[in-house]
Amino acid sequence: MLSAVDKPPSDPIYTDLNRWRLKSEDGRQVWHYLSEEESKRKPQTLADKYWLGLPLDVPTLPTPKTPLDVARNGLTFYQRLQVEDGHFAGAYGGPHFLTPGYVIAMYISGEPIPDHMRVEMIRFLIGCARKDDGGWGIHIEGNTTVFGTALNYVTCRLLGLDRDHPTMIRARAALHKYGGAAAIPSWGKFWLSVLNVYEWEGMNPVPPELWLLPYSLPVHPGRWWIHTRMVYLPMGFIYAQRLKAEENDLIRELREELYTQPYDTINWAQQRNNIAEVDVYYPHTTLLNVANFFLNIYEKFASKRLRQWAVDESWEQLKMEDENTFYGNLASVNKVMNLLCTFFKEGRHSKAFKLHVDHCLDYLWMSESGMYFNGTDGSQLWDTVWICQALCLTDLAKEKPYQDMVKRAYEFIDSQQIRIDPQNRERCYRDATKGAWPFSRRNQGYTLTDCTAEAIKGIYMLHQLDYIKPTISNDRIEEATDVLLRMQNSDGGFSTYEPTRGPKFLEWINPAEVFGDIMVEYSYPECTTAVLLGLASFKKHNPDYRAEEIEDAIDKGIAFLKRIQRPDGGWYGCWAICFTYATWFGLEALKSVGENYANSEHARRACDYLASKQMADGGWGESYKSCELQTYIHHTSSQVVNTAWACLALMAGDYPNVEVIRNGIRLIAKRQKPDGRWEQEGIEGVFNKNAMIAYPNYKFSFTVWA
Ligand code: LAN
Repeated sequence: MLSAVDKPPSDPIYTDLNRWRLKSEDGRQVWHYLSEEESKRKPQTLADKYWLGLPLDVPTLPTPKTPLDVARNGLTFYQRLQVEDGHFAGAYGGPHFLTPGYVIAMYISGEPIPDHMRVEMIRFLIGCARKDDGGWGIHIEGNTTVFGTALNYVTCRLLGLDRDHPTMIRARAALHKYGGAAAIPSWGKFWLSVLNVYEWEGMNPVPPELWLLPYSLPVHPGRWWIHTRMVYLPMGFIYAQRLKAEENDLIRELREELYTQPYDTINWAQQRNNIAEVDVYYPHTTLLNVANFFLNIYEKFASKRLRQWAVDESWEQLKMEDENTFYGNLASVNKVMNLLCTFFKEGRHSKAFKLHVDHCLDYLWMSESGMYFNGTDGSQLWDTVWICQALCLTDLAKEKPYQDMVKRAYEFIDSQQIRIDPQNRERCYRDATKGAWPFSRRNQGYTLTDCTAEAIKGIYMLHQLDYIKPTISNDRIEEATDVLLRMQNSDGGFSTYEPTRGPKFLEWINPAEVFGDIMVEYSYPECTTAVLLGLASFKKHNPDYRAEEIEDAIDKGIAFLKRIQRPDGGWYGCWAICFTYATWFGLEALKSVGENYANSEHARRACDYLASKQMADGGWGESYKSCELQTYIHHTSSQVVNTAWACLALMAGDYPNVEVIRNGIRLIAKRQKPDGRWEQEGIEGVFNKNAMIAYPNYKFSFTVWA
């Protein structure tokens, strides 16, 4: 193993950044490390260089005189980041529990991680260990947790870092300070158990038998939020069989390093509910504790035949998920868990396992600070649709220099509509997807309400441009509209991937400790607004197609949004940070039905709320703590992305005190660099209340739009 890595991150042991290339084909984005020769033959694109943090040889732009000049300069810079298949690529990191899943799964299956990737993951992990105490949080900006520290400690060791490396020494101290790995939350208990450095007995049961229950029961996994369903599926498959890695020297060493007492003396049953205080976001409820009590008894007496049946059913479900996503899978967590199940069931040399290994590359992102596992296989469609809307609404799409970019982006959107339904759709509890747009790329295959709606909106805007040949037919947009109309919840709102299927009380058995609101789909203000605007724009162009139903859906949606507006005027954002984001959506929805500051109490409250959060420098800045605490918390400094959302929101609401908006725009202009770019500031996105995720393209799309 590499001993030279116990040197600082700048050490030449790491790869040559000049040799990395991002290849993107039909939405699939993969970083390649070229040989020196190949590298000479194929120069890096500006997009490669940008994401690798390398110097760009780009001109200083004329000093902007108007806000539109600022937008133009921003676009002139951003334009260069469009990749070969027409989309806008980008990093999608942030959570600290994804790379460990990949590394642990590869280690257990004996599948080597190529050296150029392995050392770059080491660079990344060393670089983001916390400066204060040497641990890792649940995400890159969070304080140290046992979840982050134990998993990333193990990851570094599996990647080849020595136990006496300074980073390991500090991390171990931080880990032990919080009680050692015995106090890791349940998802961590899973990863450590399958690696054989924790005992299965120390984990509350994950019974796959749930899949055998009748669907009519509310606890059936088919009714859960799709991500929770798809994570507990492989977890149950592995747990039920207590599968684990073979013991070896490294595993024995880890057992020594991770705990505050000798491994053999740990009372495992007592660790099931031992979760470090710094980790807990959503504590176990009494109902969950009672359920676990009975499940633990069940584990002792479980019938072998029933268990086998449940394991077989899980495998069937797993395979359908793999095949319906062409082995790309829903997202980062089930990607690597399914890989591991496939290893245990079919072995390292099976075709399916090889496909899994290959598609992990879609998630691996290379950056100046090293390599890490993204939250999804990218945000291709989402980011491309946003910049298209910004281009159209600013009329910059009409200007010659941007036309080629717009054309290519349109072709990309065209190519990424999902044109088929999942196979064995009902058998695997999936809804129809034909006509929908996904978040990343077509072959991932999952409908998203807001991605579909934003795509519809964007496409109609693009169709207004005389140089765009409208290759997306009306029939196809009608299909997308059909998808949306099927997805409204009974409360009038819209959720993410599916309409809500299960009761809210399922949240009482949310076992994950570190996430809030994960058990079922909820109606979200962002998704609801997106769909309403998508439907409204559809109706404008197709006034006769399902007109009444659309109007009805819009009425119900608006009523929902008004109902969930907070008394102080804001909306809580579930998918980005935080109130500035969702309140922008809220005000856009009101605007679409003619409500603004002058004529609507809702719009007035929302505008006054946002205006009251403006900072002294004219900008807005929201801390990720807003999401955790569900109340507005100022960032230490203003942020261009929050500022852009707040300005867009106030403009949508026709806020009369224009000076407030002007000051925000001035701040965005002031932060722009002479070459047109904006620098990266704080993390932008969130999921499940407690996990932050990066949307680095937002600093371009929303600033330009504002
Ligand atoms: C995403 C990314 C995109 C995001 C938007 C489209 C922006 C949003 O408007 C709807 C929700 C959605 C699709 C979303 C849901 C949860 C995701 C998939 C993520 C935040 C990216 C990563 C996250 C996923 C759950 C990470 C894996 C972790 C688990 C808890 C399973």
